[in-house]
Amino acid sequence: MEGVLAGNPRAIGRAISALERDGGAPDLLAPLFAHTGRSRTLGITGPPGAGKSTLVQRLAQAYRRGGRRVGIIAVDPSSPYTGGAILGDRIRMSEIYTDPGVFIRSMATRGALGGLARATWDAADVLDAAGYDVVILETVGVGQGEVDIVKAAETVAVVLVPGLGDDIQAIKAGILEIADVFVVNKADREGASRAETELSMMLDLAPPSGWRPPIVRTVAPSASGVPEAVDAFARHAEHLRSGTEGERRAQRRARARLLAVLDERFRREVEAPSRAGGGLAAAVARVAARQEDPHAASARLFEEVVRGRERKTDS
Ligand SMILES: Nc1nc2c(ncn2[C@@H]2O[C@H](COP(=O)(O)OP(=O)(O)OP(=O)(O)O)[C@@H](O)[C@H]2O)c(=O)[nH]1
Ligand SMILES: [Mg+2]
Repeated sequence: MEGVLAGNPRAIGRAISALERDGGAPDLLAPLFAHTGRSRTLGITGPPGAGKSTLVQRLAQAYRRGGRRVGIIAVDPSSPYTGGAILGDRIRMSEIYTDPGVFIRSMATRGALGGLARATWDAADVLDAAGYDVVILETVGVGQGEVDIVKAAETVAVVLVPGLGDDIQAIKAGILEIADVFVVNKADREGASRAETELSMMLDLAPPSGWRPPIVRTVAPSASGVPEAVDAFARHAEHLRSGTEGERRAQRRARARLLAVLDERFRREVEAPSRAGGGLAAAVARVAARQEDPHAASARLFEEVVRGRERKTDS
């Protein structure tokens, strides 16, 4: 824990590996939690290949020039156990990879997606406690789980590319609704201004609120538009501070995190093979054989877990 607080990259890496395991590392996180709440979290999502990682690299460089330390967590659901995509990200981000003021980590999916969200937010806490001023989370916006992960960030940037009509996938996954800032990346390609117009028209239809997501055009490889993006994020942070929205988000984030931890905890309890009734495996067998319906089986498992707990506290 001292290593993490001192910002030692090896200690941070070890801590994140520990909490990536099923069930996490509650004892490790507990003493760090008092040191969190200082960093700013930025969620970056969008369709596959939109240029998120390139943009993250440029954003990191921009924050570094401002003297800020940057933690990057890339959630990589497509390569669960291999290092392929992780390595790809590392090569692409090579410029910032040697900078001690930048910490980059890929999270691999292990087990349930709920566990991944829990692990990602825990990792963000570790980086926060380690003194990183800006923590950037990158996920591909293709599934609800991935979207939920970035949704917990203070500011969410949705990265799109010209040819919005092709991004139906993104729209379906509900990522447009979570944007605090829109980034139209690959603005060097044809159709960037049309994409911006389409987005703007879509925003005109949305119910008015205190914040209209700005649209920023970028060309990530050359960092064109990146200062404008940084500026838009800063304005959003200011917006969060100025009213009740920041507090509302903090509550939403806390709720999502608590529920993720509870989910994981309960699942682990249920999966324990030592349960009196044989636990999950036995229930699965009964349901598969149609000896018990899934609702009744769940209710029984729930009872077993709760009673098992009570017995433990009694003795
Ligand atoms: N022309 C052009 N190419 C870009 C731009 N930004 C990124 N690219 C290229 O697009 C490809 C994908 O970039 P990434 O940054 O890996 O995209 P990503 O969204 O992180 O991709 P995934 O994480 O795999 O979903 C790379 O070949 C980049 O060089 C841009 O603004 N213009
Ligand atoms: Mg990427």
